[in-house]
Amino acid sequence: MDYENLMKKCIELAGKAEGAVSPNPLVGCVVLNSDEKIISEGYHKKYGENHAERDALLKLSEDEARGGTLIVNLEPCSHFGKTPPCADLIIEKGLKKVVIGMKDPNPIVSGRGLEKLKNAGIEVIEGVLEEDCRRLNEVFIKDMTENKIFVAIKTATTLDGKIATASGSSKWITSDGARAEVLNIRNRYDCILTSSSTVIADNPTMRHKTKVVLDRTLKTDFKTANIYKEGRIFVFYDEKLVAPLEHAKNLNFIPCPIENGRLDLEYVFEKLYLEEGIKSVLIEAGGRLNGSALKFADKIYHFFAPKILGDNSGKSCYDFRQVEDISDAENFRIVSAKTFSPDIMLELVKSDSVKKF
Ligand code: AOF
Ligand code: ZN
Repeated sequence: MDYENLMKKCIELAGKAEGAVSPNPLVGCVVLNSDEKIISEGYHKKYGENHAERDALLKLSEDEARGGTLIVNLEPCSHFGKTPPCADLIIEKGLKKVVIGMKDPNPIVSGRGLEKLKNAGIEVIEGVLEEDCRRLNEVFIKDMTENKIFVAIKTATTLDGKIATASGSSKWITSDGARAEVLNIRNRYDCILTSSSTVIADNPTMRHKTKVVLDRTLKTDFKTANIYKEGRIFVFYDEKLVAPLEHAKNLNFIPCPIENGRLDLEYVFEKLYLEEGIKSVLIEAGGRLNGSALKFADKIYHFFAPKILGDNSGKSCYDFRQVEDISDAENFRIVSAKTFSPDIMLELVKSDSVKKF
């Protein structure tokens, strides 16, 4: 049986709920009957709602799945959460085989779901397309195993790594297709984060339900800048200053300690994760913020436009003290390259970003 193809289908189904299940994982499920024909599909659609397995199994009549196989990208759960354990339902429905992509990194489940299934005499096949399944839930894995926010950077540059000309003109480096993909990427993250310099230079709207602006000196215009017009917004500023008393209800001002003359990014990330329950952040800013965020970055989306600006006066996408030796360079691994003609996008990860747990 081609479980890899069926697992691909699970990943595809799971992906339909991008942006709707956080802090839960993305999970998709396919059910085969005893003749190995697909009889049902399902996925976890929304935080708090049915898990993927329940979604797929409840579409079937009482005995339809008996003797069949269930394929799912994440180990079925064993705990009573918002819904009863998926492992129990699988046993009750009489499946004889379960194929999974990866173990659940959630310590209250991890391994226990599989144990339940095996104890009930169900054959379990593990690790099908494991790398892809881990990549799909990289935010959830980091949340569960490291208790930290997942940090991604998105940047768009010319072939020579410039985000703007020397005079600062930066809009529309990439094409419409690339910009449409940025909307898909944003949807995967709990919030987007930018800097006061970007707000002032480009006045972007950055459509998203949660936005974070780093504005150390409170220099952006909180009444007129496009970014503040919609969404829930967190503005981090130097704790020694006084935030404006009157401001729109969607703005939350958070005093922040300073490190080396800049807002302390580690503090910003911890605050968002621990106090606001934000599990992932997409940074869309200029070279200075990208430069300081690089050491926290789990992932980079780098769009290249086939343009060259030349000389040394254009703005670099990572503005930080240059490393002396190539062996000290920040090192990433390319996991995919996609074309958004005429541009391309590389997706890169820190080499250890989905390490074993
Ligand atoms: C599955 N299938 O589709 C999902 C699973 O808050 P709850 O009750 O929804 O439980 C969330 C936990 O359940 C989550 O942390 C993860 O361990 C597991 N998610 N498991 O078998 C699913 N979404
Ligand atoms: Zn479950």
